[in-house]
This record gives sequence, C-alpha cells and structure tokens, in this order.
Amino acid sequence: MSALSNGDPKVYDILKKEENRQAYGIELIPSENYASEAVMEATGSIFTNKYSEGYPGKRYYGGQEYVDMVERLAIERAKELFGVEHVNVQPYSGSPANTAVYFGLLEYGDTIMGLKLDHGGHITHGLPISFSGKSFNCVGYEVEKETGLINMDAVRELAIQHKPKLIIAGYTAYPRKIEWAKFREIADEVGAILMADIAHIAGLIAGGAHESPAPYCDVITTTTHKTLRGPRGAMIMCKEKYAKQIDRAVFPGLQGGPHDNTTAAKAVAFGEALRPEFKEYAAQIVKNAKALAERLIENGFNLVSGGTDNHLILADLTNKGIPGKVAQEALDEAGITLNKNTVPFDPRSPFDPSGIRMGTPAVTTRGMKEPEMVKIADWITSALENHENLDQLHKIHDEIKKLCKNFPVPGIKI
Ligand code: DSN
Repeated sequence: MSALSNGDPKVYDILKKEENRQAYGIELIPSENYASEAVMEATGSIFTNKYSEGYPGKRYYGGQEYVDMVERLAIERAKELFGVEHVNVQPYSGSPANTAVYFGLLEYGDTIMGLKLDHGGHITHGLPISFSGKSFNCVGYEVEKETGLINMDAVRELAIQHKPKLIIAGYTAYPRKIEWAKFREIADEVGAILMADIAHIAGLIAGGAHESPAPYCDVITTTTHKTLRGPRGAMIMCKEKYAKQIDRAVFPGLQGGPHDNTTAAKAVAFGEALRPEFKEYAAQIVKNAKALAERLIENGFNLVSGGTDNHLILADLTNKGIPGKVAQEALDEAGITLNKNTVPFDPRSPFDPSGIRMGTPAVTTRGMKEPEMVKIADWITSALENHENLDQLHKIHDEIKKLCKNFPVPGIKI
C-alpha cells in the first residue's frame, strides 16, 4: 500500500491499527466476516471510477461494455447460487434493499408484518421510528416468552387479524431455523406477499447448511457481506412477476448510479460461494456455533431458545449479574468483539441491554474449529467473571494473540 502510506500517512496509520486489531482479536459479531483478498481487490478496483445509472443494455452513460459484463456476471452467478428467477445486484446495502422492496410493492399506509426489533427483527422491518414504521402500518410478531421461539400459530392468528399486504421472515438476532413453508401457507391464507430477509443466513443457505426460502418466497433481500462473505452491499431476488417493480424501485426510485466496484466484488464473492469449499465453510459455521453454545451453557450461560441452529447465539446475562454494555466493554479489553443486544422481553434499554449477541462466521473463515470454540467460551466466561480486573482482561488478550497467530485473516500479513 505504498500509494496510501506515502500519500496519506494519517489514514494509513489508522488502517494499520485496525489491521492489528482484526488480526489479533477474536471477531464474534455475527454480522461481520473477512472478505477474501480477491473480493477486496475488486472492491478497490478502477470500477470505482465509473458511472452507470440504469441496467445492463439500458444505461444513461457511455462506456458501459465492461460494467454491463460484470453486472450480468454477478446476476447470473447469484441466480445459480440461490436458484431464483430475477436478481437486482445494485442496492447499496441491506436497509436500502428492504426500502426498495416496500417502495416497489406497497403503497404508503399498507400493513406489513415483521418480527419486533427487540425480539430479533430489524429496524427496517417496522420499527416505529424508522422509515418502515413511519410509512406503513406495522404489526410486530414476537417470540414466545417461555421458549424464545417463533410460534407459527401465533403468527398465523396475527396475520388473520391484521391482513398484512407483506409478511417479512428473516432476522438479525434469532438463533433458530425459519419455517419458510409455514410462512408461505400463512401468506397464502391472508393474501400477503412473502418477503425473506436472509442478510444474516445467506451464506448458510448458499452453502446448503440451511433450507433455501427461494421455493416459498416472492421476494428475498440480503446483504452480501455477512455469512455470504462478499463486499459491503446487498441484492434483491424475486419472482419474475415482481422484477419490473423491484428494478424501477431501486433505480430510478431510490438510487442513482450503482457502485460498480462493489458489483464486481459481488460477482467475485458469488463465484467463491459456488465452489465446493464454501459448503464446508457453511457447515462449519453451524458446527462452531453449536460448540460455542454448548460450552457457554456448561459455563452457566442462559442462551435465548437454549442454543442455536445457525451462526449466532444470544445470551441473557441477567443470571450473571452483568449488563450487556459492561460485558461488551470488558470483552473488548480482552480482545473479543461482540455486541450488546436486547433479549426478548428485555426490561433494560437497547443502549444498556441485558444480553450479548455473538456468532461464528468470522472465526470460521479464519479456519477455527470446535476446539477453538471451547477456548473462546472459556475466555468469555473468565473475562466476564473478571470484568473489573484490567490486568486479568489483558492477560486473556495475550493468550488470544497467541492463538490468532495460527489463524491468519485474509489480506493481513502477521
Ligand atoms: N447491522 C446488522 C447486524 O449487525 O445484524 C443488521 O443490519
């Protein structure tokens, strides 16, 4: 990176510090991952110089022959990967993708139904202060208090009561499998469009570790940078009958020029996800999450729903007597990054909630397996028991640094 180190030493210096943090820390934020060097090269490529409003073959600028080629390649690979009829790879990120679906398929004031944010949903699934909550009549379903699970009979009753135009399945803090077929039945019964937001689990679906929503859903949104391990960005997949509405909602409805460098990187990431080794990676994410969850339970942690089927774990720390914010900060000192998170029916605020959320995509990309998950669970346990003892937290970080040396992060030389 001589151009950056010479041209802007200040930014270079900050970047080096972040590189060090990533290389010598355990990354457990379930929505984060490490993109491959090929993905990063495409992201940082000269495609960043181009403007290309419109779609392949129908653009408003000249010089599109190669941008068209790379966007078509990304679309074709995404279709093969997810088995869908139509793909739009232009959304800048997950929230704009969800917004485009609503903008394309709904009228303001229509009723939509998604899982409540504090039960594991997403801001764009109807949080009252978000665009979704302000623009639509949002009905939130919940998980069950006793089990932490989504009760499909309760979802059905709510749908019959409110007759939503759109039902959203797919979450940011729900550790269990999603019953796509049951959601389809409910959507059919009330005449709703069924949308899957698979941002968190797209890599598990692409790698065959989780069932695909494609046969059941009318429209599917996903980010491309979480378990799918591509660049920061998103895409929308849908049945052919919604293709025009979706494309017009993305451009010119909501966005101008797509980020062609990101489109190129999406194509690279989809190519990687089509390879056999991606299946092993997806399966290992789930095995690692189960191993981490099991050891945390042995260590006295109270996990929402009692465990996990996917890449993420939600722990309620009430029995440990430590609020989520304190836990997150102590673990930062120990070199373990995760996030404080509300748990269902949380009496505390989102800024200082009762829980922590963690996941295994990033550590799996580094090549860590079940034995390392046991170590990580023990370090988390020890760090929380010693959360006021900085010396002890830094000792844990020293042990973590030793482990990290054996598991390099793509693109970082240590
Ligand atoms: N920010 C993402 C997450 O961390 O789950 C959701 O959009």
